[in-house]
Formats: sequence, C-alpha cells, structure tokens
Amino acid sequence: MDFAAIARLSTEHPKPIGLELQYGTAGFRSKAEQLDHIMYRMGLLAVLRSKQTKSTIGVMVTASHNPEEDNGVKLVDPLGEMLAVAWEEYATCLANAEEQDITAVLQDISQKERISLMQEAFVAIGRDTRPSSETLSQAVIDGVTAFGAQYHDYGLVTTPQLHYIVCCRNTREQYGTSTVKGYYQKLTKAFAELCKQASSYGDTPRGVKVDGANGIGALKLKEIENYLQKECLIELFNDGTKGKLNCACGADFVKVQQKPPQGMEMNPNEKCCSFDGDADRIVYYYIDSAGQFHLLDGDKIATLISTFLKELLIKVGLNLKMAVIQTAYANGSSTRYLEETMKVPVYCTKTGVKHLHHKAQEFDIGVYFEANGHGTVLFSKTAEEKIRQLAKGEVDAEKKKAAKMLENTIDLINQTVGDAISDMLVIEAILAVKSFTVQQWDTVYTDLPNRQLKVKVADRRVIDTTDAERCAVTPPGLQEKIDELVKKHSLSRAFVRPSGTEDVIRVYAEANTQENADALAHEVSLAVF
Ligand code: NG1
Ligand code: ZN
Repeated sequence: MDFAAIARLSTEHPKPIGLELQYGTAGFRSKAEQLDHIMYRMGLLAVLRSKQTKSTIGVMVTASHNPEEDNGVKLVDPLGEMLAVAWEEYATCLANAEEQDITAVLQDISQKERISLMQEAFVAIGRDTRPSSETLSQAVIDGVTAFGAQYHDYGLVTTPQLHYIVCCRNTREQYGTSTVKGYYQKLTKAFAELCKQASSYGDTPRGVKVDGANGIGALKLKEIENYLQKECLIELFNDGTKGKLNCACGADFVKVQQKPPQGMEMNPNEKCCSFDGDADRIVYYYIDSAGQFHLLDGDKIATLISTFLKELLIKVGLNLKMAVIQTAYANGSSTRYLEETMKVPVYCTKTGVKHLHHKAQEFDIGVYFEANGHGTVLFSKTAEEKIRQLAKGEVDAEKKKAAKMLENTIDLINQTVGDAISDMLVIEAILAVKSFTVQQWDTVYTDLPNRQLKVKVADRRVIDTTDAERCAVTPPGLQEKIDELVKKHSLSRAFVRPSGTEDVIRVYAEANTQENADALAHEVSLAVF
C-alpha cells in the first residue's frame, strides 16, 4: 500500500486551518470552498469501506436543498443504504485530522475494522448540478486513485439514482441494471404496467406540473420522459435554464414556507409537485378556486401509499405486517387517521432517514416518510417472494390482478432511499388507478395547522431530547415550560430539537388554528432562550 502517495496528494487538498466539520444526518455540508479536503478524504474513506465490505461504495457530492453556494458529500453503503453509524465517526475523525496524521488515521481504522488493505476496492461517484460539484467530485476521485482503487464516475445523477446503482452493482444486477438507463427502464416499465390497471387508462391523459428546483431532478426528469409512454404528461418548471438552484423553489421551500414556488404557472386545482436539489424529496400541492394553497406533504404521501397497499393486501389475502414510520414532525391528523381509521400501526423515530429506514426494515412492508417528503417503502424478502409467487400463480383473476399491482409497485419504488422521481410515479399511478384527483386525495384527512421555526442560539447542543425527540431533557425546566404553553391551546403539540444539518434549534408547533399554531411556535421559541 503506497501510503506515501496518499500523504503526497493530500497536500494538494489542504484542510483550512482550524476547520472542524462533522458527518451529520446528511453527511458533510458546508460552504463549497471549505470542502475540497473533505472530498479527497471521503474518497479515501470510501475505498476503506469498500475493502471492508468487499463491495462497491457510493460517494455523492450534493448539498440537497441547501443554497447553491453550499455543497456536501455522503457515502452510500453496499445495498444503497446510508453509511453505517460507526463509520460516521471515522468520517468525522478523518475529516478533521491534521494532514500529517491522515495515513495514521487510515491505518487505525483498518486495524480496528480488521480490513485487509490488499483487498480490491471500487467506488461509484455521482454529483448534483451545483457549479462547485464537478471540481469537488474530482477531489473525491483523487482520493480514490491515491489509494490505488478503481472507480466509475457516473457524473450528473440524482442522489437516489446513485443509491440505486450501488445496490444494483452489489446484488449482481438483481435489483436492476446498474446504469441510469437501467433505472429509467425499470421504473417506466413498472409504471406502465401499473397504469394499465387504471379503468380510465387511455381516456384522459393525466398530467402533473413539476418544479425541478433548478436542479438535477429537472435534468433527469427530461431524460425519463423519453422512456414514458403517454401515461403521464409532465410539465416541467424551474428546469435550471433560468433560475438558481433551490432559490425560492423546491420541496423544502414549499414545505417550510407553505406556499407555491416561484417560477411555476399554477391554475386553480391543478396538481403540482416540487423536487428538492438532489431529487430525494417530493411534496405535492394545488391552489383551490378560492386561491387557497393546499400542501400534500410526506404524511399525505405515506397515507396514500399505505392505504393503496393495504387495500391490495386485503384483496390478495396475504397476511403481511405493514407499518408506517414517521417522525415527530408528522402532522397529528395523519397519525390519528392512520391509526384510528386505517388501523395501520404507526411508529415514530428520530429525525433523519436512517432512523426511519431501520425501523421500516422490521416489517414485511414498511412505509416511511418524513413530513418534508423524503420517504419510500421497504418490502421484506419474504413479502416480495410471496407477492411475486401469487402474481405468477394459478389464482383467481381478481387476486392475480391485485398481486400484479403489488409486484409493479415493488418494482416502481426505489427501496434504497427516498426518490422524488420514483415516488412521483408511484403517486401518479395510484391516483390513476383509484381515479382520484389531488383534491380527493387531500380531503382524506385535514392537516392540523402547524408552524416550523428556526432559533439561533449560542450552543444548540444544550438541548438534549428523548422519546423520538418529542421531549426535551435538557436544559432543566424547558420541557415543563413547553408543556405549560401547549396546555393553553387546543389540539396542540409542540417540541424543540437541535438541527443535525444547520446551526439552529428547530421549533415545531401545531394547534387547532393557524393563529394558535403560529402563537405557540413563537412562545416556544422564546422559551428556548
Ligand atoms: P435537521 O436539520 O436535523 O432537522 C433536516 C430535516 C430532516 C432530514 C435532514 C437531512 C426537517 C425538520 N429536518 O434535518 O428531516 O431530511 O435535514 O436532509 O425537515
Ligand atoms: Zn435531498
């Protein structure tokens, strides 16, 4: 192993003096100009992880919904999951090591994890459309090659496309063909099959307006359109030709601001959706004839999908355990509707996709969505086998049809990670099959008015939480104050937690009216000081 080469090349990717960064819920995120050394080092770490797992590891250069000037990087584990938690610590350690210590840190990790350095390694690299992403992904490549490993640069891809590719490569193409074209073919085939089941198929072409957040999702949507038949007419806005990435548009803007993105022509009652900057989140919305904005976020998406799946499961007569996984940000109405009306068990985990993903793996079918629109569905191996068996078996026509629809849904959903393109196609197919308009979907339950606020404090780590972040244990007395404030309103709930991606405390409140939700959020944010 040529550690001298690693050390030599690392001087070309120097760490700014005193800069300390942490591998958080979404990998490293910072101003792009602070990240060159991080990229080089994550190239090195990906090689180590690849040697350890004897699999392809992914490296995605993106800062998702953050401003265009930011960038970031996350590693993708063998089956397309987020990097294992133990390795997040190694990532932080390697990122913050002084230059002369880099090889020692690498050797230390190798020893701890008993990694054979002779083992071959392969890294799959992808990037978003940020101006800084190309140079930064070159720094990742420098790290990979300094370590003497092989790589493939997939160039401009969405985050979920890279997760898909990594999974395909490591399952010997069982999950699909490990190319972007393979991804389009897999998804569009399943989508066409599912849409065929819609009784209205062929009568009225169904359309959706998409806000591409001026990012990679827009680019990739244009590509997938070439593979789609006429099942879905996509009208793309914010495609990156005029506006700036995530600037007054995109899923995060729409969800947090609770208003339409700029750059989109919306007519009353038209179905619209927004992707985020790396296309792993999606939210839907429309404006009604009175001009009022209606948001259909991750909770509404989870409800639509789980209801659809439950109805099909009843038809096929399979006794599979299904659950919905949410976080504390899930609207109280959605949880109530799922538990009380749909009789679907709901679990709450800490914020961050990896927590939801792990919980969802405990069920035959785990539907997980963050309220912000990041989510997917996981099918256990057993569930998948049973469904595929029924779909090709000698069963009555109705049963077979339902089994096939479940099978198509399995193939349409990107099980590796939340995926705006895949989720959009799942939603469009379900709406077509159920002959549902976006308004009908919206009225399934009514969201409780809610408000999210950010509070800047000297040190956000003074707040520690428990009970899936719904209860503050420190500083002393804070939770009691919040409880007092919550009691003043009806149908209310509020919590605070330190953000894992920004230097702020997040405040969430819901109540019976928007005024009360706003007031409660404001009162709670004052209590944080
Ligand atoms: P933080 O900053 O920890 O709240 C945000 C989102 C998460 C998740 C991560 C990663 C909210 C309230 N939080 O985390 O759900 O998506 O970013 O992107 O939306
Ligand atoms: Zn994202």
